[in-house]
Amino acid sequence: AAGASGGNDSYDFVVVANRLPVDRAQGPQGPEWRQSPGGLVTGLAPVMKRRSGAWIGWTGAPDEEIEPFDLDDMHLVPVRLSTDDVYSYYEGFSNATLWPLYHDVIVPPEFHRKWWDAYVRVNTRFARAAAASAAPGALVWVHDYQLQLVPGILRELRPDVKIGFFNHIPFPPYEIFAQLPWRRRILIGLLGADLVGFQRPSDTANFRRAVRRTLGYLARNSVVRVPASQQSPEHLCETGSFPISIDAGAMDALARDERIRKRAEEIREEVGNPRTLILGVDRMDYTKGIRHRLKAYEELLEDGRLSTESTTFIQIATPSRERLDYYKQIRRDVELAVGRINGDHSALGKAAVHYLHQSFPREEMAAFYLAADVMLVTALRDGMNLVAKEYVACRVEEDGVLVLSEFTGAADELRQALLVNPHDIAGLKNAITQAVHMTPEEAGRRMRRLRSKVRHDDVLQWASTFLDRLQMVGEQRERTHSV
Ligand code: GDG
Repeated sequence: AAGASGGNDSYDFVVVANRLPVDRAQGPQGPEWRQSPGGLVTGLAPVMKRRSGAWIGWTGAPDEEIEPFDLDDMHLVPVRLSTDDVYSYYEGFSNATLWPLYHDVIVPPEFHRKWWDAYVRVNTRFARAAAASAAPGALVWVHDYQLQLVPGILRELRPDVKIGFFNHIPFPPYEIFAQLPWRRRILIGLLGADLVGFQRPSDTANFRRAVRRTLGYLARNSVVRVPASQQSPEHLCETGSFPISIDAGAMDALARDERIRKRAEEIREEVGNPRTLILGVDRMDYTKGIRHRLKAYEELLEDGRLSTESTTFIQIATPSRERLDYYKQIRRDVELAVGRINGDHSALGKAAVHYLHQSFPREEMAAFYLAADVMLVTALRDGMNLVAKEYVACRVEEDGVLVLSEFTGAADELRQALLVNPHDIAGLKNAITQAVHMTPEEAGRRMRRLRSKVRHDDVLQWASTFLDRLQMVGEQRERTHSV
């Protein structure tokens, strides 16, 4: 339970993330908070229960002043964002500067000094909230690109806590990162941590190279020696890759649930019982390669290599960041393509593409995964891509084919998928055709190996591996400094 320290409640495990893991819902007694179903909460919930845990984050609505509250063994500390913070820190610097920059500049990042000022201001607010909640020697785990300055600020405020940082999205090659006018400040912010984790070894290597080229700090093996500053003594920052995963057991259980299996059959019937049902599931984002996938599918219909007599394609594209120009643009592009493909190739009652710009409950998602013979994950760049892992976890009959972009973190692990370069439309068309015609024996062989991979490394494993490592490097630092 929480003890008092310096007038604040204090917790020995503190998570800092842009969003709190809750959504507002309508309960029997009026509005209430419900735990959101995200993977991060699932991975951290057991640790939250075992230790006394607090979670610091934004509620998702601007200009709200909400007192900390408790929900399902978690202490939640809302951080307020003003309307301008949402515009400049969240939509601006996080999603129109860092997001495109870190995803290989698929669209051009925008650099605005006002957005940077807001990023500094909001990161400082999060760091202060963490400093006020952490018990002496606590573990503090900071998440993702919106909060890269938090480790550095927090170390100055609270040199006693053990700070971990995990980046959910890629870390770009130096030549791209170097465009960022504030590159030094970002790296110094990250290096405030005792442990900085990435999805893939290549992200970790990019980070270490950026540190060497920008700051001249050397890494021995995986450890960067961070020199003393006016505010802090010298310390070591460990770097490494910790590929995130899903709650594979829960997904598997959903896929064995009779109601969901029945729903999967209904879905197939509702789309006309095709021989092959192809599926795509993504946030509506230009990094996900939805246009490339539609292009390949359209050409396959034109070439007569696929026919709407036997095949249909369901594309779920969940609404995302809808106020940003490039997100409006990708939505327009996708909808234009879907309209054209359906105009040219659908028949009455036989749509070529079923396009759903909606979000669905988890159970319905599982039913879609179960219903689909072929899953297309064609991201142009993706830190991990959990959809690929969820599809595999749902295939309890050990059938179904995953077509997976090489440019996802998941491709490092899911080697038995049909790996594709989504920019190579001819190659993508061949992979889709191969998936559609694959023998059950080959599909089964591949799926069994994919499933054993996903089952073995689930999200609980991921969280405990990261936190054990953080505990260890934090203790090493305590020993060195107490001499
Ligand atoms: C970032 C990184 C990294 C989607 N639509 C619905 C829905 N979803 C769920 C999926 C999946 C999650 O959202 C999306 O995760 P992804 O990993 O595919 O992609 P990002 O949102 O871009 O996530 C990514 C991840 O962080 C974790 O580190 O893997 O690379 O970009 O779980 O199932 N869930 C529900 N309804 C929907 O309509 N319930």
